[in-house]
Amino acid sequence: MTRWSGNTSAAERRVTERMLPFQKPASNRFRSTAWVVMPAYREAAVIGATVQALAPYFDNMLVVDDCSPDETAQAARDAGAMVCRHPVNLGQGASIQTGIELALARGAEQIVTFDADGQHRPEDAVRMLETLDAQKVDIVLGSRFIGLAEGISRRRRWLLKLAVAYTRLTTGLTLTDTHNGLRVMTASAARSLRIRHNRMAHASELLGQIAQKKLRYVEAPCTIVYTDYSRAKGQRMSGAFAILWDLAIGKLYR
Ligand SMILES: Nc1nc2c(ncn2[C@@H]2O[C@H](COP(=O)(O)OP(=O)(O)OP(=O)(O)O)[C@@H](O)[C@H]2O)c(=O)[nH]1
Ligand SMILES: [Mg+2]
Repeated sequence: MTRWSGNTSAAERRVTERMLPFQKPASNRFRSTAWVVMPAYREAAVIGATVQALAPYFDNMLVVDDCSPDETAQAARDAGAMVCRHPVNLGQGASIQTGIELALARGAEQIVTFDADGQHRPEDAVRMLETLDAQKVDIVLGSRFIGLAEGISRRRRWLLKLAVAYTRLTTGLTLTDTHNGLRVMTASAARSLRIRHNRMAHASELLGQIAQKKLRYVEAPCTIVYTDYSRAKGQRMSGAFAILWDLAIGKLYR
């Protein structure tokens, strides 16, 4: 049964109720061609479950462990993922870039970026791959605001809406969710992107490149589940200012 958060609007509930019966994908013809890239830092408690949930749908799961001090790498390997480890902590953006380059070198035809912390649903990734193919676009961006943000706090929602406004202002892209870790792209789109922001600002940077390179994109509904675990380690307000600072410095030195 779906549990709605207090902050979920009636419109969002209606969209999601329509979407729920279709959540289970019939098949996954992208099983061996798509690579799932998961940036991970200190996710030993949940990475095993995240990988196991993906395993029925994907052959190629690549965890980029960013020099976690815990057992993230071992837990991912035990669950059946390939693991690449940075010798020092470089941040989520750098880890995604590493993962994409590795996957492309191994012949990936599509790339899925997927958070390691268990907040995404593998079924959404499969449906987004279908959308990528059916709509002949370069990239499909997951949106929790046309999908479902289960258990999201008021503060997090506000912060994300601010990010949407910032992206509209700086890139002209009209999106509903700009900091969602779930994305699906073709190999050629992945090859054309270069993430240089090493920390959380990479999401804004990526959208800037989509606009600049005129890549074809669509948003697709997805579910993000906020648990006590994710709320305890998720981004803080200070993260928003760090992102703006990173982007400002990046613009100065480009
Ligand atoms: N490689 C790497 N991954 C990171 C780092 N920091 C966070 N991550 C991963 O990036 C993903 C998203 O991180 P979160 O902190 O949950 O950020 P978020 O999902 O945007 O924020 P919430 O909505 O609050 O959950 C998770 O899989 C983390 O393990 C890092 O320094 N390096
Ligand atoms: Mg998260």
